[in-house]
Amino acid sequence: MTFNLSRRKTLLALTASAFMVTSLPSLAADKITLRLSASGSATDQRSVALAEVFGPAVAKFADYKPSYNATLFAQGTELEAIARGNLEMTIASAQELAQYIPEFSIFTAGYVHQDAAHQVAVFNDSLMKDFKKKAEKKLGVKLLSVMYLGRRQVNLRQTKNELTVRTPSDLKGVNLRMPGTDAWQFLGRALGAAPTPLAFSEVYTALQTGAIDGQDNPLPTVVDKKFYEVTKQIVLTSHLVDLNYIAISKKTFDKMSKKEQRIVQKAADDAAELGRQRQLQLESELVAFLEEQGLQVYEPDVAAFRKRVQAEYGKSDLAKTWPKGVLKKINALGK
Ligand code: KDO
Repeated sequence: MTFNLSRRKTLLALTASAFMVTSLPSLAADKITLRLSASGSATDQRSVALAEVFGPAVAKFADYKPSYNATLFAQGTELEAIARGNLEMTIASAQELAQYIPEFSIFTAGYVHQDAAHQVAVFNDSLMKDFKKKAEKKLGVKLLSVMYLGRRQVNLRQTKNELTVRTPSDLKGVNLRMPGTDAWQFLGRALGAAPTPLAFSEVYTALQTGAIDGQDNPLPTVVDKKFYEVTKQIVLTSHLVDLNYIAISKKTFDKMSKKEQRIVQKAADDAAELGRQRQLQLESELVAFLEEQGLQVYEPDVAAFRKRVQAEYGKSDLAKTWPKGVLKKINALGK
């Protein structure tokens, strides 16, 4: 049988493309897909560090596919998505974990973690073993590393003339947005405010329209999300040295070879370290930036806040779920 040239070309092209169609996906299929769902932005330092460090480090055997601004899964639903096998990775908060494993609320309590180094010491200490095991057993979620979000500060729409915050009683009746889980709402009440649950993605508009009086987040987040455009003051309560865990589906992790697992672990630790250093750097610079934007930034009576917050936690139901002796161990790892 003879073909004319153009027919032969077409056939060759078809065979070539058929080969590509069958061969390329199988190559790609050999790679593990690691979709990460985050509620933070792509410019958040945790996102940046993961994209710069984690993705490239695992690229030989895994496709790291992050999605930001809660576009893949809504804030607070990511752990369940991993548990159901619908997602591979997230940046989880202790508050979200506490919904399923109540004792995680110890890491959500105000004035417990002292700084970024303390968070790392706690995460790597043997006291975390049971917490990590429970997350694996109950949710199929492996906590790889701890990321530093920063010291949460109270950020309000009112000027200092309209509302000066010195002690928790000054926050009475203040409609303070907190993320939407019980542990977060408890923290808002412990600060003396009237907390309102709201998803992170809705905070800017709610501040702009006055649906809320304020929100709390670390300074790098206030800047990254441009909350300073719609607020007037920041009260440096530093009420929570906040963290997130780099979390991965245990099922996905278990499918990897031991070598790949080691690479994933190191990549997570390295990304967390880079993110931490950058976030700390930003925190040290941003008071000046925010003042330039016209915000009033000042310290309240932090001792009064600490006293009230610790007292509220001390007598709370949350504290009843904390394993015996763990708070003491956490404190001993601090300064
Ligand atoms: C927020 O919703 O205020 C919060 O800061 C809570 C954190 O635990 C974390 O989820 C964070 O949002 C997101 O990562 C976005 O920065």
